[in-house]
Amino acid sequence: MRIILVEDEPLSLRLLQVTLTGWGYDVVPVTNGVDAWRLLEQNDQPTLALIDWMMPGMDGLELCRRVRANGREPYVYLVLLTERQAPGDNVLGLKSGADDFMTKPFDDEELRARLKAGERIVSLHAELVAARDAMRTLAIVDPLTGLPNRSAILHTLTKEMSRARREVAQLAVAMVDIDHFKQINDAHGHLAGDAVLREVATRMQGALRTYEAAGRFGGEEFLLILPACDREKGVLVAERIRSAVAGKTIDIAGSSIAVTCSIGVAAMNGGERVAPLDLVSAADTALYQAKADGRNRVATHDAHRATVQG
Ligand code: GH3
Ligand code: MG
Ligand code: MG
Ligand code: MG
Repeated sequence: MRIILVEDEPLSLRLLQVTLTGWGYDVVPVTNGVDAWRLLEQNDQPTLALIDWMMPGMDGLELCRRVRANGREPYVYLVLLTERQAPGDNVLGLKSGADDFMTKPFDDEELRARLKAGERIVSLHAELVAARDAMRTLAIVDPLTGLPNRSAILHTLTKEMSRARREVAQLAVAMVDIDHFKQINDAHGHLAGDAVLREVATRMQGALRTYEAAGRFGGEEFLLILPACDREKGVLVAERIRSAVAGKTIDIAGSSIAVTCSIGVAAMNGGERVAPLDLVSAADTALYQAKADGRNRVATHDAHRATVQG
């Protein structure tokens, strides 16, 4: 484990470095607070620090304060070393953000035990952060396709629509639904069906530009967000997606599966006030139209008229 050792006194620094190295630590020796702060600010910082209180320039207290104010992850466990023993010093040290302190001269074994306690805190914190990040990912990513899930893509839609309104820009959405997907499941099994969903997601993403987004809206339905597209441009993008999906068969476990999809497109005009779900619902209506007209095609819809192409 890496530990940053901050001590302005060369002999103490050397002695402590030898001791810590003997205990198996990978020691990063630093002789002043400013250099230590520069190091601790970085991303791959050590997560354990042994810091002398009394140093010229930035002292140990100030260093602790800065590390805490910075609040970055992973958590850095700070142990202050002090020769001072005035009443209230300990309180001051802890208040500045130190997790623990040792008064010089100290017992080596006690220091070792306290550093071990620090390591436990650091690894507990790392586990918590990893668990929290995993939960965050689960909350927004569809585990099967890796695309944003329904709530994440609707969140993006809400943001993009308010931006389009603000900037008086165009925005189109497309609802994509795989044709006769139930038959694919029935003929090849659910695992093959899952693989088809993954491949369709990959093909769609490959056909979209970086500022366009696709999410899994539900079962075999995907929502696309197409900024800077009016209805006509939205249809062109949807057509590109449709042919990317239908262009060649999907080969799974020895079977060549022909997959097509139907797509409904709707758009808002710049500055227009439309609720996100109303736009989705218009795209849905267009999708039903595309299905009714024979599938494997793109249709559009707005409040006043519906047109079909394909
Ligand atoms: P249509 O052309 O009218 O859209 O017909 P369809 O068969 O695609 O539509 P339907 O709504 O009847 O069936 C959708 C099927 O999608 C039913 C459901 O079992 C399947 N499905 C939904 N989610 C998943 C999934 O995650 N994996 C697999 N393998 N199948 C799924
Ligand atoms: Mg000192
Ligand atoms: Mg469906
Ligand atoms: Mg379907």
